Amino acid sequence: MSDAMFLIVCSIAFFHSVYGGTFSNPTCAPGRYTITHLFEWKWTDIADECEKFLGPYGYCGVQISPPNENRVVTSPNRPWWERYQPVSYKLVTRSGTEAEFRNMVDRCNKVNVRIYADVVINHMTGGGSGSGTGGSRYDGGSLSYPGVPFSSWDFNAGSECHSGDGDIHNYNDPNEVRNCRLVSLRDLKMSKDYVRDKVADYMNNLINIGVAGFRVDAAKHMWPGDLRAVFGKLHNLNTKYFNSGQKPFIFQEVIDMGGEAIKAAEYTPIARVTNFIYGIKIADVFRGNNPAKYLKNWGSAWGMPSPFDVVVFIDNHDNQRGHGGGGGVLTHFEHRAYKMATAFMLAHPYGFTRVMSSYDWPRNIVNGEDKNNWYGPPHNGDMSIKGRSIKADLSCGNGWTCEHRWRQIYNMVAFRNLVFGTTVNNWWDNGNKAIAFSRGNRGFIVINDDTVDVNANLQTGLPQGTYCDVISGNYENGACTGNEVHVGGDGRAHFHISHQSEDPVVAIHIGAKKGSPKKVIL
Ligand code: LAG
Ligand code: CA
Repeated sequence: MSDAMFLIVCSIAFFHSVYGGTFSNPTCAPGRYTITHLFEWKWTDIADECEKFLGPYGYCGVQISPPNENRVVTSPNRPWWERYQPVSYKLVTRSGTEAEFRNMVDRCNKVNVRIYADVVINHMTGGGSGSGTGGSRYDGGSLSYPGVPFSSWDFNAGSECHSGDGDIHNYNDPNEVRNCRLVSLRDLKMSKDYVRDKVADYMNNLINIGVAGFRVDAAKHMWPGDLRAVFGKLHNLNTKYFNSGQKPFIFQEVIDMGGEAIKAAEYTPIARVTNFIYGIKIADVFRGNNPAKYLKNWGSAWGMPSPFDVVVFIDNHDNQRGHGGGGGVLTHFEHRAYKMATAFMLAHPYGFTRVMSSYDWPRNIVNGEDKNNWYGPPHNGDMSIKGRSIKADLSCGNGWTCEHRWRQIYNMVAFRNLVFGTTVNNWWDNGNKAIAFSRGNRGFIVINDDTVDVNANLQTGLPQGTYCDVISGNYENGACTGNEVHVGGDGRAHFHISHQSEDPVVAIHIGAKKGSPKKVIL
């Protein structure tokens, strides 16, 4: 073997050891490392958001709600979950038309913000018949979906599913979980070439329009081999926006909390998986039940998969309202702990990070269950989705929570961009619930989740200078709008963080150092 050949073989081997599956490599524009889930947003709002906010503030991309035609549910009235009942692969939904979808993808890509589509390919609707958001008919009783078309031949039935009533009950039986119906949703027979082709055609249509990858809904309910076969049919990304030969980034929704027969590890050789244990463990820490000092070895040592095999998040659209394995996680409703947890997530190198962006709804918790957890997005009288409004402090109105626009969060997205590639150094803790660490010599964070103040002189690892604390303010026109931190020639700085502060966190980085140009990407 020639030296050059040997080098190529080595770098391919290295690439595979770093990124588990062929589709595990995020397709962000250079310097960007975090996506946000703009749950139930309109395509026109997302296009505007890419240009005005996500591009300039350093986000990599957006996970969008499912873009394909779905069942129209009117009882309850237009719940968010109707979008998880596909009727066809036409691109017409409450979020907008196909033309609006195409316009969004183009405008976002032009400002270096990627679109990741949530694809619902395990199933079609539940029972009942009617019309979808694009006018296509469906009949879940006779298994007729002429908009694709799919007919009864294309669904798993008695020969594949042995649960009796056709629904999934036993999560210890992989066959039942994958071949029976998830909450009565008509289960596609992904072992069939015809079904694989229709699903791949849908995903390829999205790729050709310019999407950068996919969140695969209910991946645990499909056989890894079937997913591999479908993904094997996918085109490379559109060269209008991406380098030639680039594969889509795929993250599979596999809820593996450790107690069931199906393991996330069955899926990581194919593409990434969503790491659900992450948010549970983090909630435990930032509610003070497990002292933050233990985060010192956060990552695979906590029994979680390789950082290169996962997408991580504090909460998602399901578990923030008690769906999808749900409950127990921190959400925007617990804003103080939520901001702390998110700051930790974005400061720490483990995993590819996703920031949830929600809308508000009136919770009505009865016996631990939220009776209003079906509420759809803010809407107008005709049930069309209401646009988000933007306030002077950049936060949202009209019922949209927009966590991705909270200063304590968007500034940590920039922090993550600026420290990428460095390791955790200069770890400090107070022996209990206050911690600090640097990312190489580029960023430093202190988090006080304790019931006493932090009053300490700490080694930041950073070059001498005055830095803006990006939690209490911004670096604007050469000045800090919040607190300043003075790092001495020895790399040390003094931190005082009251345990009663609304934001008991201080974060500094080289992109917000006074006298240097402001940066949100390296
Ligand atoms: C998911 N991941 O695997 C989504 O993240 C989750 O939000 C989806 O369920 C689920 N898979 C199926 O795509 C959501 C709601 C369900 C809802 C379902 C279909 O969490 O509650 O079920 O979407 O709309 C609803 C009713 C059920 C009924 C079913 C069929 O809640 O009672 O059986 O519709 O009619
Ligand atoms: Ca299935």
